[in-house]
Amino acid sequence: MSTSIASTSDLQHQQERIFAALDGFRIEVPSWGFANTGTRFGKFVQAGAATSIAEKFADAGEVNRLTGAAPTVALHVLWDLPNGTADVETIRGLEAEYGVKAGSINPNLFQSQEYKFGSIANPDAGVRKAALDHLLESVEIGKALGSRDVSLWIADGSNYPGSQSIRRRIEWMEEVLKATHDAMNETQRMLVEYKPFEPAFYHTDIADWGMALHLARVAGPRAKVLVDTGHHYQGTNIEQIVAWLLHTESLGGFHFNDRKYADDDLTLGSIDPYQLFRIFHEIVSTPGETTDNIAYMIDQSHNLKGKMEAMVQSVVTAQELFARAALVDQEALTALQDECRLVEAEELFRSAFWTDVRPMLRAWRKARSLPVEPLQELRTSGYVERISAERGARNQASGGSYA
Ligand code: PSV
Ligand code: MN
Ligand code: MN
Repeated sequence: MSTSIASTSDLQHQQERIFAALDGFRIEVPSWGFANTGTRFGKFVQAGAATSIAEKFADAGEVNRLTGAAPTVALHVLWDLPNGTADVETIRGLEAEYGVKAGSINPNLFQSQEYKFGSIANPDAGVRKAALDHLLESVEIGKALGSRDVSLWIADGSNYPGSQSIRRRIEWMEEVLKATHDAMNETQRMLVEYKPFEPAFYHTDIADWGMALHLARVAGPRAKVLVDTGHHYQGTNIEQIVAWLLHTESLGGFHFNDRKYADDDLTLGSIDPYQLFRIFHEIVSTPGETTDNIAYMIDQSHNLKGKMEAMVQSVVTAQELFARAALVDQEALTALQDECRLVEAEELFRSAFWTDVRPMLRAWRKARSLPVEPLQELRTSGYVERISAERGARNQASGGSYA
């Protein structure tokens, strides 16, 4: 394989691929990524953290202005619409004001006291009914906002062997998810997220992609699996899971974040950018796959980094790694794979990963009238200083709650 310097026509070809990839790439930001969050040991309050849903929309709007790639914001019902459907009008007003739309609707089945022993898998039929009611309200919120995805993460599980029936809880979950799916309209989807542990430490009711896929299938045709990159055991081959979900047409979307140890919720690609490249490669190498069917979402929280900076870093990193994945010459790779030319195949793959696409990203931003250096633009715009001055006292006083 030639390793010579790319010719002008190669570069032009690369540019075309990258521009096309970036034009079609969108990633959703989480409302909770702008608010004060912490670890179970405490929170470090940031002066500029969002203290209301309006401020979360303002921040999301600013991230979209800077990157041109984040037009929607994921909402968590309990934190962002505490009055349920009664808050829809407020959200509509914020959409109009800040130029970003409500994205996925995330029911919250893990904070209320009644969910101590589970929500949709609770042995108490009354609690399961309360959980279903919340899911149904979330479906209605989605309908009212014209948002496609209701995104479920179920924290249910148990901490001690023998203390719960794993099998009966499966049946209870099937029942509730099916009833939720039945209530959705034709344009809505249900995303089922899995996570192996935390908060439960012995068994988690939806612990891996096999369990999520089964439940999605039982729920109905518009239920798909959501892969949160932080929700796997160390060493899990996540791109292989993605390939299987693509093959079975059951990949609904992602919660992207990075981690070193567990569900660390660090900024994208900060620890292992190659992994995110490999995940994107599975998608771009699937014939006929369009990114419209896959919800790319960020799910991260920053205890130490500035919220705005962290979010811009993550969106830009996602664009860079997606662009790099789009550079892989699929035809050439397939030929090398078929002939089992292992090193050449790997080198072709790695070369795309090691390509510095940043100059082409700058060219793309210029061509699309976006700030050429989003992070730099954030710094010089004075946005963070302004929100810190406006919100500082409130953050100090509240100790930084979600509300
Ligand atoms: C749980 O760890 C999770 O990944 C779920 O997606 C939640 O909705 C989100 O984090 C915020 O707590
Ligand atoms: Mn998640
Ligand atoms: Mn998580």
